[in-house]
Amino acid sequence: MNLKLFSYIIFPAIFLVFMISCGSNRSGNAGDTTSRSSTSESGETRVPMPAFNTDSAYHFVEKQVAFGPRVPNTAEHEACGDWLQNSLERFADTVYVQHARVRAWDGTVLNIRNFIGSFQPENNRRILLCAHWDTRPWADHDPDPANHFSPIDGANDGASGVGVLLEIARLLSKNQPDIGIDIIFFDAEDYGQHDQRQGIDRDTWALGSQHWSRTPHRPDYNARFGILLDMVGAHNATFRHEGYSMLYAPHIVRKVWQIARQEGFGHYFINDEGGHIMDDHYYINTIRNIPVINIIDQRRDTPHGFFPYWHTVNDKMDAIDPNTLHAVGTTVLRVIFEE
Ligand code: AHN
Ligand code: ZN
Repeated sequence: MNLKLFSYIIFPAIFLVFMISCGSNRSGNAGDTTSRSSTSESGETRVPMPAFNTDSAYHFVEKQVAFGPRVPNTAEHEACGDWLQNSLERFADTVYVQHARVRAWDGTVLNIRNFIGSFQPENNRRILLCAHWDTRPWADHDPDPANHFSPIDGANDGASGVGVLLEIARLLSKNQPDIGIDIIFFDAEDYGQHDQRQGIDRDTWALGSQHWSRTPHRPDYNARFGILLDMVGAHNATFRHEGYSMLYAPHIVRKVWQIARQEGFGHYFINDEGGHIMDDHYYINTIRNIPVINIIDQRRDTPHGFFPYWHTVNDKMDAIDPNTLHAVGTTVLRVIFEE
């Protein structure tokens, strides 16, 4: 072959084609089919949105439940926390582990850890995604009073939100939107006052997020908005407009519910008023002033307003429906890839 022709035309042409193909898929996306590209209001094409892998999310839920109840100050809690930290370290660009000792309503001092996985930590346009990873020490809503002091598996109440977010973290390790994401797993959300105890102190819940809100992993931390996932894996889940979300972040509620509806998940994401739930998002809204919504399963047909096995020993793997994880995961992914 003519050497000049090769070095001046053919080789540069091959090189150019190679560079273009790499640039269009900057992290190689192997294994996950990209289902579509989202388009912004101005018409420019964005980074392709990966498909939420529901089997993978389900596996992340199973894995947490297999440790046993994740009650602060127990070996199971410690082991699951180590696994969560390892998992985030595999997926995220930077991982922060926030250790604290907090006092529970009954005087117990809890050794807790909040885990923060950051993607594009240098980007100052950010979205916060969070869930609690601990489980309740007492099944105080169990129909059998003999279980009222037994810890729960928390497959739905705890593991479901973390499972969905770990799957999102796994996808972000391959392909990211042009915005920074922080995934936070809060500890000690579910150590709130036992139901048999007289008088209610609202601030006994969400101890990990109260701590983070007062002392975030970066002192100047801010985000455009946040989404909390709580109990996002049950059969027949219904996500209604939660009260504090509507008070502090109504625009985010509308955005998320509209995207869910467009994706065909209108039977889960109902345009209907829910109650005000004291949860991790309350403290981020009131202490840090970041608008955070709560995607939480609220029911009209149970006495407590949550899914039927809430705070019972039956909150185990059988309570999980992969279709619910799929609806929530796909919706949240689209929200972050469209921002
Ligand atoms: C109260 O019952 C006050 N808050 C419920 C928050 C929660 C518990 N989410 C999951 N478990
Ligand atoms: Zn709970």
